[in-house]
Amino acid sequence: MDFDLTDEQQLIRETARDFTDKEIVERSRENARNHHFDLELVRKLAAQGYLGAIVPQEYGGAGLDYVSYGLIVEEIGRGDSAVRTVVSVQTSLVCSAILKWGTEEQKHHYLPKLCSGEWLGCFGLTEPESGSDAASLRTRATRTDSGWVLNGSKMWISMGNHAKVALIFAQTDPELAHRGLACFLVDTDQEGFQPQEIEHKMGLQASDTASIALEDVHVGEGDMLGEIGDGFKVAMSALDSGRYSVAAGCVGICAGCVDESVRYATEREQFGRPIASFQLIQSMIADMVLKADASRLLVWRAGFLKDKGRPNTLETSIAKLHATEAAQECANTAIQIHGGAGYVDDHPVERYFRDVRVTTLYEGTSQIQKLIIGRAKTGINAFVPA
Ligand code: COS
Repeated sequence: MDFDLTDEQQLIRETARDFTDKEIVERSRENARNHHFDLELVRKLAAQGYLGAIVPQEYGGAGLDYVSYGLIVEEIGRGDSAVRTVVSVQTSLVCSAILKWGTEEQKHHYLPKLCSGEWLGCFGLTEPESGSDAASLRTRATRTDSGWVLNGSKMWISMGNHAKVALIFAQTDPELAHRGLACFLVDTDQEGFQPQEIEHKMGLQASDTASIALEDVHVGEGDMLGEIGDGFKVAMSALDSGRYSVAAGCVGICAGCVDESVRYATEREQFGRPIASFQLIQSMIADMVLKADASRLLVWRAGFLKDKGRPNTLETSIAKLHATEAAQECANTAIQIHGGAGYVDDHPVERYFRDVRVTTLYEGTSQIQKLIIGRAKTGINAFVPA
């Protein structure tokens, strides 16, 4: 693996850095304070090509490689995890699933609208009773003369209130367990699709999160990704991309914690000198640098494997596990360096601390990532006790 970024990748990174500083950082505190899902910013993300970076140009995307996508997501994650969530969900969970599993007709129908930001998409896998055990989901798909009808409920769905198209995972035959699942492309503009905003979150205040009731939601015969029974694989392969994106965003949080802490520690004086001159402060900064670099290299390795078309589920889980845990530790340490100033939202570290907490929970908890890694190394499945 070549650690030198190409000229194009360096330019992509610098452009994403500039965009983040000029467009995202400026708005992040007010959007969080006002719990504002910023659709104007979503349009700007789309105009930059950030809603479909990995989608080939023939379907309206930017046609970039995964390493470049990771660089963009890192920068946006440094700016604001709520904005990064829009990029991750739209690009990784929705577009990548359609790209991998969709027919040519589906790809030409959905991807240009998603990449241009005309439509937002959401990913309806999790349910009130089904989280880590994704295969146990209870939403039922029943055949009709013209297609399918869906009944059930979904939980913790990012962009569920704003999406025009929803990937809804549903069970067609409970006796088949995960082999009965199917992934439906649902038009959200129908009465039975009832999203409701989830309020009082710890962080990601500027992100849209919904619970969704599905009451006799109609889906046409052809509105399915893959075949009946492919649903679980559609979900897992989309999560291979989604977990990568979360990990890259967390590298951005680590990097932001380093930048903010260095800035604060070199300006803030105590005992007659900048606190950066104290060894205990430098120790904390060195710990954060180490976590940022290690996380970034793990993300790059996963991206490199994706770009080569090689298996990468294990390496993606390793990157996700390490980067999300590292970002939590960095956010905590960065507040320690800021002292009382880090306890209010004058500095981004306060928001990093609240926003990062969800990253070891969603798209597979740290415990799920450890079990994936453990199974790959031992050959023994520890998910379900024998
Ligand atoms: N890509 C494509 N297919 C995959 C895959 C992947 N990354 N991972 C697994 N599969 C396939 C397997 O090949 C297997 O196929 P067969 O039925 O043909 O044998 C099938 O899916 C079942 O896989 P597996 O045995 O790994 O499933 P388990 O039930 O043992 O474990 C876990 C699944 C726990 C790993 C899974 O349920 C999981 O990731 N849970 C967390 C869910 C999650 O992240 N939710 C957060 C959503 S927020 S958007």
